Amino acid sequence: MSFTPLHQHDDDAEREPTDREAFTPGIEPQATWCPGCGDFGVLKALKGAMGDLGYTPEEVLLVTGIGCSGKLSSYFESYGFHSIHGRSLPVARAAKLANPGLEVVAAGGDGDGYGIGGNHFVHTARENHDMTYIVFNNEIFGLTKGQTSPTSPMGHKSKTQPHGSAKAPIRPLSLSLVGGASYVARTAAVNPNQAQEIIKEAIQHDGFAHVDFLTQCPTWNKDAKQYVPYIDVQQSDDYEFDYHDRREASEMMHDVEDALHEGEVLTGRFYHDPDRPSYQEEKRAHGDVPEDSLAERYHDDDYEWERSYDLMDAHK
Ligand SMILES: Cc1ncc(C[n+]2csc(CCOP(=O)(O)OP(=O)(O)O)c2C)c(N)n1
Ligand code: SF4
Repeated sequence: MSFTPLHQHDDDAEREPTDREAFTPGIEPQATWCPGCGDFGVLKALKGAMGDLGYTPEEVLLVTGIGCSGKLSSYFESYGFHSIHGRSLPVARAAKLANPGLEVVAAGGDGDGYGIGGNHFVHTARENHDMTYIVFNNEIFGLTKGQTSPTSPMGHKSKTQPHGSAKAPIRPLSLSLVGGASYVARTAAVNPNQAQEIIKEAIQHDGFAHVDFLTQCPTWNKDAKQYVPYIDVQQSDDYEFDYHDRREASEMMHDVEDALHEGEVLTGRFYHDPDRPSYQEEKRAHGDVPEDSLAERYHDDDYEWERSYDLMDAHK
């Protein structure tokens, strides 16, 4: 029986842009996010980026966690997996290993990615898995009605912290860099052109590309910093630094993360290491990752499956 995978994407091929509307599902459900929600900005930027890069829906897998942000995989036409809270990255990693030809994007909220899934975030960065990770950072738990999240600022009042949060917010950019991510950026739903360009860069990057995406939640987080004007560091003479230099990037991120709650929102690409091999490249170099996908092997009647006990025998 022959099997032709639909999804092999040749990254090196010259491609024409595809129709971004192909990423809009033809059937219900339509997006049920609140009017004015920043999540619409992520959806738009992702569709635009995929279209500009010449992808088609069957070449892409979008894995989400739980939360308002997690609904993204229902509103985006591609292979999709709406996983459990904080677990989009392990699912995405497994899928990429099983089918290296897929373009894999994982997404989730700040509670999902920096709270419950924080462990997976650090280790996926450390291992430099080849995928894009978009975190919808609205500084709040949106779907469960506005509790304090890991990115809520000190003093933020909510139902869970009625007298104001006494916890310092997490520093997602710095955490990602220290963890080992090879591409780190921040963008914002209020900056649609930059958002689309950042997502394109992240998708094109071979390795773990982390995008902290500031998304406003007008329903539960009325005083979020995302409403103040952003500054694009790549377009500002005041913020010159070498984003290929880890130390300079680290200092820049430190300032950016301090500034966020002082009323200055700095966005842009903060770190890019194009030379560090991804986990997939390292595995291939060790002969560990078959070139063909799991699906192809499954449909190949002549494929010799290696069982774990065969491997154990081999090591006796
Ligand atoms: C293990 C687990 N704990 C708690 C929940 C309840 N829960 C569902 S969504 C959510 C908050 C999501 O917040 P965030 O990740 O910031 O995403 P947002 O809704 O803001 O996009 C929580 C706590 C859950 N579904 N699973
Ligand atoms: S509750 Fe907030 S994050 Fe959720 S859809 Fe509404 S505006 Fe968006």
